[in-house]
Amino acid sequence: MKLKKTLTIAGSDTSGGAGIQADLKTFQEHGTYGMTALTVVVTMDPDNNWSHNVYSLPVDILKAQIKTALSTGIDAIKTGMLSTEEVIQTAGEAIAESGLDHVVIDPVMVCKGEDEVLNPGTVDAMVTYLLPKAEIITPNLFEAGQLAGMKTPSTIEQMKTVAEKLHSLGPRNVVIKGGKQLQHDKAADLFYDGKTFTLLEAEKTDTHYNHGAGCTFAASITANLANGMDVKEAVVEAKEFVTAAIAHGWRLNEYVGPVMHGAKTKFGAPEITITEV
Ligand code: PXL
Repeated sequence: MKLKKTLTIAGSDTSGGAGIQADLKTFQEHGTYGMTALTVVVTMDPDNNWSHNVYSLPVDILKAQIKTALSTGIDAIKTGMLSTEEVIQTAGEAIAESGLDHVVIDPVMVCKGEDEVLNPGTVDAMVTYLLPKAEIITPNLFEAGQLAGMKTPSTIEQMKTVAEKLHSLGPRNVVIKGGKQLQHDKAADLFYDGKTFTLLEAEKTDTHYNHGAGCTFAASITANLANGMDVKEAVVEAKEFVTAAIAHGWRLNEYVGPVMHGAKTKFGAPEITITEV
């Protein structure tokens, strides 16, 4: 049996819920063969309230990893945490050279609970090197506002305006994750393909145990594209996958609760409502 190959260019979340760990677990659940190119290693300090430390890998090591993976004939690629402008440029150029269509850009800017943008120049670098190559980008509300150069949206109407601006920057599709900040009674994400706005809604789960949800959502889309789904189908399945993962989020320790990446496979798909808005 020949598996589709998915590559993540992202950071290692030592705690296992987000980053390449989330991506690999999600790729596995979707029946694709996952590969990795590591950008950074993130550790958490148990003696200092689980505060994050980010250790960047040298760019030549990143380039060697990407070369290794791409030489095997990758079907879809995803980017996650990219620490510097140089790293973003490296990823963008490698993606361009690969000629791949299935490119999912998750423009990770901060980890949950951390409030500093990794490095301000990275926003401009993402706009220059990554957005034009993307089949889809998957920002949260904050990242969407930063990339668009607009205020962080907090309503569906504002998300539509920001999505239009983001689409004009080159990605063929945009999905903005509503998350907890959105003023809405459902857990809602907005998908825009340049023509139609589609709202994906699920019941909200009242939980703090959602670490890794964003990575898991983008990795699901990546695997679905590799497996031949069209973009909208890929996003809808990813919404089911991550909604189940959040509903079964669990407590790792007093600081963090990761999503359960395998929850949809184990417990089935939750109900998602799909509406043109
Ligand atoms: O959830 C964002 C994220 C992405 N990638 C890595 C992370 C985190 C947050 O902890 O550690 C590697």
